[in-house]
Amino acid sequence: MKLILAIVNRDDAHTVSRELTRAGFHSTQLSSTGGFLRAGNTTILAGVEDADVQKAIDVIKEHSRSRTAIVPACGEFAFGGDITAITSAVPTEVVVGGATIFVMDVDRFERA
Ligand code: 2BA
Repeated sequence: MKLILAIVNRDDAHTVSRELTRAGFHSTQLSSTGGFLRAGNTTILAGVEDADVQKAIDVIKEHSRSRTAIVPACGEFAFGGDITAITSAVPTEVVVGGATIFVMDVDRFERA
């Protein structure tokens, strides 16, 4: 068995979970926050049989759209030894998602 951990945009989370359920997968949604944008996203956990991993990933990918976000460009500069963060007035565009997916081995799975 594998554990799929997928970080998806909050706006896609409901659809991704619904479609995983429709395809016969069990999943759990956790509210999460990206370390870079500090914006809310959703982490979906799904325990799946090895043979079904690709099928679950296909469902997640199909329903996760990529989006662009505008962030202030930030650089660090040294003045006389002190490091100072300076935020530029020129914003930078980053592409977020569709989904960031990790697949991990599961040593043991039990439902009590
Ligand atoms: P955030 O950390 O908020 O990152 C949002 C987007 O900002 C990223 O999209 C990427 O395009 C950009 N970005 C992130 N860190 C950056 C950096 N140090 N320099 C420049 N640009 C950067 P995605 O790569 O699609 O990631 C979407 C979300 O997935 C991330 O939100 C984070 O919550 C998660 N994630 C991505 N890679 C991860 C990893 N290696 N480990 C854990 N979580 C990850």
